[in-house]
Amino acid sequence: MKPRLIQLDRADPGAIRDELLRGLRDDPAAIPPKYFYDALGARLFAAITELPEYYPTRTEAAIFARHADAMARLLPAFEALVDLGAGNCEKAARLFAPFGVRRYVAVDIAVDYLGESLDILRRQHPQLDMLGVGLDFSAHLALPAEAGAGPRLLFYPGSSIGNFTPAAALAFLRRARAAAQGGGLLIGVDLVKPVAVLEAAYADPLGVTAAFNRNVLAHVRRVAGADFSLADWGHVAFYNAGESRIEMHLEAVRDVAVRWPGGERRFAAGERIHTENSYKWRVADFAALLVEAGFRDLHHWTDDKGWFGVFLARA
Ligand code: AVJ
Repeated sequence: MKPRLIQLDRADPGAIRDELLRGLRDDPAAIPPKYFYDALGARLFAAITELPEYYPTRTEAAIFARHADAMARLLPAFEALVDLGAGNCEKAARLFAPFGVRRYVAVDIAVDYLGESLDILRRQHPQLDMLGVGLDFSAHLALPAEAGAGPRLLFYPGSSIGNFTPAAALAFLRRARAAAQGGGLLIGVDLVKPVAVLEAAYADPLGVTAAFNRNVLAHVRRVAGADFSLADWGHVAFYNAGESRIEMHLEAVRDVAVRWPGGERRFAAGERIHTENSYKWRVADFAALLVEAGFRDLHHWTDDKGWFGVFLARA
């Protein structure tokens, strides 16, 4: 039997083009980070997670490997594990056994790739009840009735929450609390650490993150028809301590004109397009944010260096 798949909101091409062109006309220009993840971008991100400088993925994995059993003892009762941004479902799959998961709901923007991931998962976990949901959960978190009426454990690993400003993160957590239906949240959050460590993770000497950043322009070229030339743009990544975030930008290496159907924008050499914020939290501040969002019974685990945090909270 094939896992069930439900696509809830497939964004229409016109809306995508409008959002992108609005961002390109903005001052400063910006491209939302969700556009990093076309087919090549997803592979480049996977390569980033293998870089020695990119500590978050392996640090988080080590925290789960070490503390999954302790987490399992503290979990609120839940009927479904809901994986937000499931991708290849690999991180959640490692929790199926320790957490005794019986129903798995994998959520990602598009179900296409999710279907392949679930087909593979099905062979390894034949008795698991699974559902794939295509949903842009950054905008809203209304899961379909098929996800079940009982309490849910929402799983949001990888510090994906770092793309949200603190205000947007609070709004997201409030929606997550409602969607948990009395269950809980298990979330991975990247923490404040020495600037040199942070900056190396986003400006690796191999240039994989630079390629990942520049590739967003190829994606925008395809979906919005803007005639970006990738060689015109340089990768810029730095830690903004005042905002507690890594910022990524693309910087024009010369004066460039970008044209699209019905418009254009000129960028002077040195002008930037803001492509990503990756917020870094302090444990106490993130715990306070969870409480403000209505969560309680907080627990958290970190690695020995305190570089990454995993938080568990009751909805
Ligand atoms: C997927 C948002 C967690 O912010 O570290 C990695 C994305 N950007 N390198 C992060 C990313 C550049 C990543 N998140």
